[in-house]
Amino acid sequence: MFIDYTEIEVIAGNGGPGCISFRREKFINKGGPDGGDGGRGGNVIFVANSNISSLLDFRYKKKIKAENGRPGNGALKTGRSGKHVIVQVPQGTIIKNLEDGSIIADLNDENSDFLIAKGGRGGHGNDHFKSSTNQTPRNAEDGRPGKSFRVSLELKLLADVGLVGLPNAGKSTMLSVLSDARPKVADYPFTTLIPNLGIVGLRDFKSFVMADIPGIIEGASAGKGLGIQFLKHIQRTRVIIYLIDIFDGKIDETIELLKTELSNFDSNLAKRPYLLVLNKIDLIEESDLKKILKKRKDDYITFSGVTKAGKDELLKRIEYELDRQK
Ligand SMILES: Nc1nc2c(ncn2[C@@H]2O[C@H](COP(=O)(O)OP(=O)(O)OP(=O)(O)O)[C@@H](O)[C@H]2O)c(=O)[nH]1
Ligand SMILES: [Mg+2]
Repeated sequence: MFIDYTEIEVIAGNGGPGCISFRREKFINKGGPDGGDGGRGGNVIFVANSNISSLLDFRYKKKIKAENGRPGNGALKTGRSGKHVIVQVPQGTIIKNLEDGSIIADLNDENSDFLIAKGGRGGHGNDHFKSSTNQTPRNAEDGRPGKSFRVSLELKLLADVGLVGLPNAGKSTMLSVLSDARPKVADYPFTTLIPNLGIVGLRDFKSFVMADIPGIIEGASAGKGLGIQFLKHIQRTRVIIYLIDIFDGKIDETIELLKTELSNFDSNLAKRPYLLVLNKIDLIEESDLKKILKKRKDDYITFSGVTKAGKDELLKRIEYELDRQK
């Protein structure tokens, strides 16, 4: 489990000021007051959307402001209300007030919405202030300010895509190239000791969560190496990526070994959709790579964590697999 977290400021619209105005009609010298009320300020409303999977959108959206109400007008016309702002957040987002730490909303249900910050009421126009003793009030009210405060957004994430490979295959490097995560990368096996998760952004504000787990070796399911208890972190993933070093020498056997260890842990994992990726292609001659690919009956995506070759293709294929399962 991994928490995606961000802090933003929400600002509801201010109410518009009331209007000071007097009736002007033919043949009537001194008309009474007819200043209308100001419009209401817009609200800030959050809506849960299951098509959004992370808070990535909010990285550059730190302030959310609804429109102010417009001033009132003569002839008792109320000013136009400010437009509400509807903010789409991932389903499962918890919104907390940062001033007192209280939970404002827990948007668990699809399409549930919540009024987070209420717009200010419009001010009364001068018509409101006429009385038996004052037939020509020359005062009107200002609008009330909209509510504004800082909130935190918190989302518990499960991984959508799991990276599986032998130690040193380049899993952590791949995660760091594709996502905002910065896991430790080093030239020795078992660099990764606990799973890392990162959010990978796609086009159209889509994103998914990728899990990088420690390397798996033969017998891992029986406790060798780091064991595979951490596989529980990818038990609920929707796509598995088998990542193989291009210099592995026994590509097919390695895939088999990884699949066997996974299914020993949980037979459902072996049935999960997967992609095969050959990594570190920056280190191999084009002609040698072609020879290796030619020998394979399965479909391989080639990738380099150094030159980022194959990155677009890989993301496209992952997106396709994720969409297919929706
Ligand atoms: N040339 C080259 N080196 C790579 C590439 N990807 C990873 N490496 C190197 O391979 C070594 C292992 O990379 P990691 O990303 O730590 O591998 P890992 O699969 O996470 O390893 P463990 O966590 O130990 O299982 C590091 O020295 C990386 O710099 C690549 O595409 N090209
Ligand atoms: Mg690693």
